[in-house]
Amino acid sequence: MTRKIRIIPMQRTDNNQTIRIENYRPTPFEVRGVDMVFRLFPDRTEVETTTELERRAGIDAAEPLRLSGDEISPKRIAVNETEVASHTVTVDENGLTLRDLPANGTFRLRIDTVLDPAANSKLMGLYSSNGVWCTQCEAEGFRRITYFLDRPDVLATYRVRIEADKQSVPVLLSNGNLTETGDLGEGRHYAVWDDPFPKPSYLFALVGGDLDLLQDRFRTQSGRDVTLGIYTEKGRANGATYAMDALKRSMIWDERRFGREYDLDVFNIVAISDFNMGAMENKGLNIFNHKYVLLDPETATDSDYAGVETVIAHEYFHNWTGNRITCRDWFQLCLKEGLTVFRDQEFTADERSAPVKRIASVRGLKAHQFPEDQGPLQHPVRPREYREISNFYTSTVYDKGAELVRMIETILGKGDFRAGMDLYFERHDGEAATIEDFVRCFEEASGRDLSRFARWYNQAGTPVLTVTQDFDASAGRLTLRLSQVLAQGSAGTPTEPVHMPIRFGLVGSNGQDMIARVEGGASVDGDVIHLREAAESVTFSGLSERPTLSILRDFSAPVTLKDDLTPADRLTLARLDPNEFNRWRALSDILGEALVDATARVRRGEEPTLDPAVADALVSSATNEALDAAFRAQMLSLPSESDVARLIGMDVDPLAIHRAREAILMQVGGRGMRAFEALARDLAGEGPFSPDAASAGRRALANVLLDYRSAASGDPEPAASQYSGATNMTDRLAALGILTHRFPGSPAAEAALDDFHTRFQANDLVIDKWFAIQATSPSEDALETVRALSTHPQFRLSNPNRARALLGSFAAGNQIAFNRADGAGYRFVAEMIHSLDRLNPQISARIATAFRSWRCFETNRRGQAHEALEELAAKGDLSADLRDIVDRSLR
Ligand code: B3K
Ligand code: ZN
Repeated sequence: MTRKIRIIPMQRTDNNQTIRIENYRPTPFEVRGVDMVFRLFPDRTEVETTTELERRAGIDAAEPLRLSGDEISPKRIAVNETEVASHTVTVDENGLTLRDLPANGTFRLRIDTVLDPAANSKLMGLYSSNGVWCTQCEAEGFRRITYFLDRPDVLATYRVRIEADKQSVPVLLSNGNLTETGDLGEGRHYAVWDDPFPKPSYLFALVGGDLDLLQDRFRTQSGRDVTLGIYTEKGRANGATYAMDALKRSMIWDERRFGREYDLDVFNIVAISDFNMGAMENKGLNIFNHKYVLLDPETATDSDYAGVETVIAHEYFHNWTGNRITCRDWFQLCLKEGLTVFRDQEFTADERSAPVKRIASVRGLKAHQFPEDQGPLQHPVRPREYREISNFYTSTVYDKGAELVRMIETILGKGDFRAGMDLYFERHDGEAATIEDFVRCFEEASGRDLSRFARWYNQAGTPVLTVTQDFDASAGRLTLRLSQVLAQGSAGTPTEPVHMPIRFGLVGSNGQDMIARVEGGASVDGDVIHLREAAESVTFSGLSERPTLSILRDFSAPVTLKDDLTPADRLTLARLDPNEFNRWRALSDILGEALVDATARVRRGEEPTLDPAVADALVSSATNEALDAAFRAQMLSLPSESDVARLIGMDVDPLAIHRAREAILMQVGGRGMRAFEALARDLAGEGPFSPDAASAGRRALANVLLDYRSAASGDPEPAASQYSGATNMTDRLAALGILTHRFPGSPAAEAALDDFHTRFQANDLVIDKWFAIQATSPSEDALETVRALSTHPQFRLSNPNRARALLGSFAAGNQIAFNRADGAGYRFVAEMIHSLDRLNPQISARIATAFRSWRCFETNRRGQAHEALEELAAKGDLSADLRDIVDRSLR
């Protein structure tokens, strides 16, 4: 018999409260084990959760148990099999409080809930996607399934029994190992999963559905056999073969590089079409957005292949960095995310090309993290406070977090870094750790003091590193003066000097690093200068000629660099720096400056021009056979329009940037036309498609060349013929991009867009590309197209991939139409975000971050964006997620 439980309607409490790191306290109760039963029915899911709990020593017997709950209500609550008295329970909007619990010893708390997964449009907790039951619990989704101590420092073992209809739900999965299956009669069956590794609730997962399976095996280095499974929607399992290959390569790599072995009998991945992010590392049961699993050459680009490889590796690597060792609280999120991004970047560097991967990572960091760190959404890698944790899965936490791990490696050297990682795994396995725990392992393993380095975790903003040189030719002596400044930003965190590892080389005229003596000043370890103070200098002697300074090699610290290199120095480095990353950066810096200058000319009504020596440097990098094609493609890819906007910094006019960039593409294309055409012919090798890095590099180079050629000739024909003759998605999509972006509305562009839709209309992942390519067209009319597409029969606001393809691409990727001078782009996005917010607040909040750079634009656009944001802020019904982003964007 269910007794009446008091439900107290209350104002939202914790939802809109600021959570602060200094208020962290361990829970008064410990959880020992969790036993769950899920009964899946078409119209509801019944959940019974039994938790074994114990009051911690020293906790007062009067202290109640507070459990989190979100959009659920309890059907039954029992302690040690006895229903609780109603006066001992209080239920409110954010959870429940239980009083009069046993003072000593363990007790069993049973709570029953009933869920409606089909109605769960937030895609957090248990929901259904295309008829498949699946879960997403990070960060706070488990509380949407049952009342629980839903926080990462509460670790428990889980036993999960799932019951469902045998025919329509043949696949029943959860974390850990499968220990029992059986028949229940009446067409129903069950499965029991046991996860022996204590884990926090955010790593809980359950899947039920009718799915196809791709299966394989893996033997670990110590000889354990693991069954690998990738489950997909019916008929799509063939598309998972590359993902399976990437998984096995990841497993081998983690054994070799970090000595980390897999620990369960099975490792399952389920690919789902409705998913809020890329993927989720649930213990033994990763759940993926199917965009990061399904591939074939006809429908996936090379960057899709690379994306699958990265995400598969990333989630797998979390098994140690995140799952075996988790985070004490969500402030420590970078402990698992930054570290795991670092690990996946290293994996890609080893599997593909290290310099090309480093260039791509730094491009990504500058495109996403720098604007975040330099605007109103700024926060340190380890935030000190948050209102909605979902909004802190940011580029700062992930990508800058990875840079901090990389800096530890640069400071310590590879040997001591590995020793520190080994110590971390050994000491904290099975624990919920902090950044302090992590850093301490490296200090102990190396004997170095990292206290000044650790400031990086707590200080928001991008430091500016200034380097100037003084060369005394007669003494053969070079003095470098280095200084660091961190401006106070919106986060208001400290701005103290940090320990910055600066990798460098002194390049001689023969293209080799010169050997010099360190005379004194800042400490230098091999090729790394350790800058610890606000300003330091270092002197090198024994130099027979003036070297060309190659500083901040491999982007050894995430800073804005100001140096005193001349354009001639940069051209020298672009030609012969032995450090490939800096060779790229030298050219990229020249191009950045040229684009800023060309934009200023456009605004003054002048002709934008490029120094012919720079154009020649680009042409000769394209044709330099000594460099691999992927690297050449990077050398040739101009900074993006938003890169240029960031370099300009304020009073930005996106239309002027676009015109300047097109003019420069045209000039380089014109100068290199013959060489580019000849090279394009050489690159167009026939043969079966292969997604390997070398082949992908050749396609990337050929497609950059096509962009230059079409800019220079003004002729859509080469792109149109590449489009129609394409045998893979990389070439087809590159051609379609050029047609629709450079020749919008032309018969060639319209024909290609129609053909693309007809060909691929049944493939949702390709249709996302069709939406995205139109949403990013650099013309003001793109807004009308996007508005029309938002009523297209294939547009679904409730599907995150589709919403991101149209609205996310438009807001974050269309500098011109989103930032239209009349403000119509801002207003349209604000309206759409408001509608989306009712369905899925995580996605609406994420898309809203596109407003973060609004203060950089010229007065009129700035005013329009401000108005749109204020209007959104004035709505009374925003979710906590969206409210948080809008409020912070306005601060
Ligand atoms: N850990 C998840 C992200 C969860 C996001 C929750 N809003 C995927 C990843 O980083 O691997
Ligand atoms: Zn991650």
